[in-house]
Amino acid sequence: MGYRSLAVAAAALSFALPLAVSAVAQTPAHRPGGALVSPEQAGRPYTRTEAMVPMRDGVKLHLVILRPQGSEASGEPLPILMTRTPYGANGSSDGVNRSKPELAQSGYIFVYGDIRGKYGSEGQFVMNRPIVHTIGDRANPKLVDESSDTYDTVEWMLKNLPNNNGRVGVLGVSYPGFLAMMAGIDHHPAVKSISPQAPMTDIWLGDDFFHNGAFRQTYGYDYVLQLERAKDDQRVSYEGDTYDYFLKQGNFANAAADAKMTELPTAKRFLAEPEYSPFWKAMAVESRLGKPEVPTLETGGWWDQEDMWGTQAEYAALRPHEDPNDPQHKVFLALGPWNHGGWGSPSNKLGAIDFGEPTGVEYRKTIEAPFFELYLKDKKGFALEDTASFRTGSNQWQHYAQWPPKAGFKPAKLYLGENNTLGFSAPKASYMAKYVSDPANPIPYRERPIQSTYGQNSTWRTWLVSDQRFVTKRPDQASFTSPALDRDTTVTGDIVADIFAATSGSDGDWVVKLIDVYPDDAPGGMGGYQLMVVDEIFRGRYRKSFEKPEAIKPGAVEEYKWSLHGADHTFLKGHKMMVQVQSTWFPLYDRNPQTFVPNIMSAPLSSYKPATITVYATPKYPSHLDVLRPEDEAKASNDVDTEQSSGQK
Ligand code: PG9
Repeated sequence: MGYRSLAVAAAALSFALPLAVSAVAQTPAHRPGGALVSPEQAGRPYTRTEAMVPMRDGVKLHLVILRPQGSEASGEPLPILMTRTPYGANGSSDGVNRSKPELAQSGYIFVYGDIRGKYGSEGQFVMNRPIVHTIGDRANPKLVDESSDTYDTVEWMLKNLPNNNGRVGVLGVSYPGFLAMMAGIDHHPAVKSISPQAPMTDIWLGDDFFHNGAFRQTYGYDYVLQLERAKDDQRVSYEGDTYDYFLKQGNFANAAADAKMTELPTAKRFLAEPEYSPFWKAMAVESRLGKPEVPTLETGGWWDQEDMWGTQAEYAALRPHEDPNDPQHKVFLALGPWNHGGWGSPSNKLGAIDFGEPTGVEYRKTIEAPFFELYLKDKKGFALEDTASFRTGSNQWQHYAQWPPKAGFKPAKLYLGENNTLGFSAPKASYMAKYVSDPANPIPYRERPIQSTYGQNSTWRTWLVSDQRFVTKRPDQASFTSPALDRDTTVTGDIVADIFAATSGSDGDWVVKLIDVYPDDAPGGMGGYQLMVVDEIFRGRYRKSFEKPEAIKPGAVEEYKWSLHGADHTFLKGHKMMVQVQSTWFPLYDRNPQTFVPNIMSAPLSSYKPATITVYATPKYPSHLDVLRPEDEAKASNDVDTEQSSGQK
């Protein structure tokens, strides 16, 4: 049984436009003169027009323009708020009153643009098109990238959209988040603020396609088929369990051949360059960032299943270069209890987890809308000093002068301990936990059946908050658990795994998760729930260099250190903290054969072998997580540098 593809509903909305500036669509929704947009949308009425806008190399890009009804006649000067997208400007522009009610009510000229090669735009699509021009030098008309396309679009809009106030804001989520960041690199002087939200920033290190070298097989497969087969989206759907499908294929080369995708540009690179090659590095954005060129609001979720890395990486790259006294060159950060783009949801919940308030609505009202209102309309009300973080567990917003926070926090180590215990004291005895990892029976990353990424009834969007008990009961992992906490215990900041381990194989993957174990009598049906707070994978062959993979010496103890991403979480009194280590996370991540081969994508099936894994918790090899703790909590607790309390399995 193979995959089949579906054209998404948005694709049905696409149509070819005449190649003329200010062309208007022919469908009832796009009548000449600017038809009223979707009458079902309550709120301020907007009218809609379209345009084909010439770039410096002659390629024309398609725009959808929404403006408050009557604003042209009244002469009301309005800022422009733009989103550029590979997903279809027509579909994306549907619903400004629903998705941005405060901004829509206030009044903006909303613009949605198809990027090169997608939907209504001419030219060639290039996945996460690298920056090619030299910053500050726009002389060469042949050098085009998303930054130059944004620049040319802004230039055109200032001249062609009546009543604009000369200021442009750019925002977007995910791929459009990456495009929002591009608007802030060698920016047009009229770009006055940007908000990259869950931006893809480095798709090899930590965003969509690889994490620390481990290949995100199902995501790479589905997304490349979706974007690179046609001008419009071709969503992938599979009726069976993708776990079975990818296990049967053996390796990604076989799966790619089965899907006839081996000649698609990004799939070709997956197959030929699985290491951190110049191709992947050229796409990475953070190395291009220095001083924030314009006020920048980075937004991201604690449980982003796609682009967890981007928000935190862009903030970290920009923040050291800002001038704290210059609000025109400032980066802000908002982190909340969201999945990918989850701040657009009106819900109190993500999966089974209830945060007690609609955090996305609060973010939009108190942070996002005031941010644009300040920088595009000079309206007061934006009060963020630097970072807003929704602390999960205790469910409260925190404001910090920087991320990770400094004042009031101190570094601490959460140690794996004897008899699978966990605590803030270094191990005094030697303890090793062992398990056998078998590529023939890999651990599913979410409960089976596992639907294709965006297939029907897919649980993809909430898998990072799913209950981990189905993993904890397996023998091919090691879990280290604290006693039930006698007080609330908060961990904050960038959580880093520092694990000492050995394998009987010559390659291997390491997955570390920090888990909040709810007490059996937790209310709301949450008794015993195991919630991942942070988690991440590391592919062992890259422990010395991401560019040059190296075999692991069987049996040798090696140190593996990598970020599990930011968290701001309180383990409530009565809960337990758990650290779980495992070596497979399938089929999201392709299987590591556990025998070193030059290229895992085409690993011979005979190279996939069980391996015995040893995780060390000894004074010499003290595996631990690096965290920050609030100073007052750390002081009040007696859990540091004391004997481990009684072991819990
Ligand atoms: N996560 C998607 C993506 C962004 C960039 C590259 C590849 C995938 C997205 O949601 O747009």
